[in-house]
Amino acid sequence: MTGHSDLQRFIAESEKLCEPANTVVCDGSDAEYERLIQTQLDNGSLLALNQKTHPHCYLHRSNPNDVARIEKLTFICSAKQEDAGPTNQWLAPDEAKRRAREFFSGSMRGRTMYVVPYLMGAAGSPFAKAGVEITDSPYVAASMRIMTRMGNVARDHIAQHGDFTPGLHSTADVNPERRLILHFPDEDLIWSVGSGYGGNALLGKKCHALRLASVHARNEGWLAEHMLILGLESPAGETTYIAAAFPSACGKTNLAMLVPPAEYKGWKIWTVGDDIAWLRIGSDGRLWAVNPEAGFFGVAPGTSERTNPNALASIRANTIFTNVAVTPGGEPWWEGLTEKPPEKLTDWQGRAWTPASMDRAAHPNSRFTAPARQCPSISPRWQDPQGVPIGAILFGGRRASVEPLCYEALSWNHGVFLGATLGSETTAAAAGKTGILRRDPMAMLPFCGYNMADYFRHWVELGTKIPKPPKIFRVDWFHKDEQGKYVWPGFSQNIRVLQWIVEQVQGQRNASESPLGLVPSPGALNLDGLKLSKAQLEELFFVDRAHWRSAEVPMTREFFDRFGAKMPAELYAELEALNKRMA
Ligand code: GTP
Ligand code: SPV
Ligand code: MN
Repeated sequence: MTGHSDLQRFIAESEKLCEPANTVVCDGSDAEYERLIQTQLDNGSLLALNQKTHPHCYLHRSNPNDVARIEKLTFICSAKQEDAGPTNQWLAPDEAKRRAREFFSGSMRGRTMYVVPYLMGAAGSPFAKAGVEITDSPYVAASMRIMTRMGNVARDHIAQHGDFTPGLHSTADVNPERRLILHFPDEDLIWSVGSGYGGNALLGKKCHALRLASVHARNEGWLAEHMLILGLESPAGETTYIAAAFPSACGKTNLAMLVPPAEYKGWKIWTVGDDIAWLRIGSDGRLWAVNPEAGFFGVAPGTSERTNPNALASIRANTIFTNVAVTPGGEPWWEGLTEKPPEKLTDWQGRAWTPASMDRAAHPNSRFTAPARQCPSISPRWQDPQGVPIGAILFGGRRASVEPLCYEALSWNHGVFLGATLGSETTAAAAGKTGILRRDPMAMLPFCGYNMADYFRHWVELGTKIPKPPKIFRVDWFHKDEQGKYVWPGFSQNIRVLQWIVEQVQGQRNASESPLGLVPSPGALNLDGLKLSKAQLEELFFVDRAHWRSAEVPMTREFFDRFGAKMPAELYAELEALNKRMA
């Protein structure tokens, strides 16, 4: 949609369909944020946490049937099913609207309709894109104020530049039977009904900045990716920027905020983004990345002073927690925050909890919503309108075996292959069984707005257009031994792998050939001060050739075959080459 009159029409049509009691156009001011919070405190949908220890922090408990993204109710509604591809759910646009209209119809009766203009990208950045989310949820409006540049800044942008992506959202009756998350790439439109949770409801995030943006990106020659962005500064003061794609709940926020261990004196990680990257070829021939978001919607469980002190510092104030537990003193708590749980808690559903309780106190997908500017490691360039130049792209999954700790692609197309073949065990970030191995190409399986074979082709073609491409790597922090314990210490120790990667980018040839790609030469990975046995190190880099030939290669071929004739020949060629190297 373009300009003021389209916006007025979008508001009028939404009012007619949803029949709200009144309409509020959000300006993004502090006073308005306070009002949004107060409304929820008054109706009990937000609880104030301890305002001494956690000023301006609140807890939201979502409906227990609405605690994660719901992939089976998420659809790409392109005119042709082929354009959605075999990995997306598809509905014809008319049919999708017919079904959803019924759920939207009168859904805002007695409620306020909030019109939320927002920007993805910093104001003034040539890459910023505007959206307008219409929602009946003050939780969503308040969360959008944290996660995006919301209000007048976006309205001004629309007045100046015209285009915006409309999104209509209603929590309606939060009924899974009457829930749909719909994307209309041909008219650049989002409809989401029946859920108030995260990626289902904060439409700027996964719906706009990934699913619809990925379609724009293909048409315009850039990339919209599920990637963190960080800068690694060496003791010499040189900073190398890295973008990394890991599936949901597989370590992006943690890596983006890494605090170097004591042995890494003089090293520093700068956080640019923790979930989404928009990447473009710059005039200097390198790939440049911006973080389109303004906040973090991070996984709470596992976050602690030991694992991610920067996240803890970021969520001390002005944070909305969702589905965490609360201590008797009104402080938020989740599994992993402290070594021992407190003697008494209120769990994520508001029930009394003790360590003897069978259930977890916080939901496994409980989250915090916090402003990015509060992160101690936030990069001075995080809002740079041009972004930062990317030296390396990482693809990583959660696999207990098979994948080495780290290796480098032999070429751009081999790197695309490493992204396209990413496999990972499912997590609590999406509804459904966890721990199931599935293909999650580029960590974009749930977020690519078009046929993934065309997406792979776009990646291959982009490689021919980047004069100075980043190097591509695969990593896996999640090896488990026979007892089910993680072999690699992970978290802050992941900097050891980043150091090797940066050295590779800088042209040091500290790598040896393996059938999978380039692995660190003996001694190239800095392991000083780590308690890692020789056997453990060997396990981390062991390649079971017979298993690759008999299981991984055929599994990959089967996956590629699902895309039929659209699948780029370049990726089949990489698969054949891999098979040969495994001989
Ligand atoms: P989304 O926000 O869903 O996209 O997730 P994310 O990719 O940002 O994942 P996040 O960093 O929040 O980590 C998810 C879970 O993995 C948390 O419970 C972390 O504590 C855990 N985790 C992160 N990094 C590591 C690691 O290096 N090793 C191990 N063992 N666990 C990790
Ligand atoms: C993810 O699932 O990758 C998230 C959380 O970052 S959500 O916003 O719900 O998509
Ligand atoms: Mn994510």
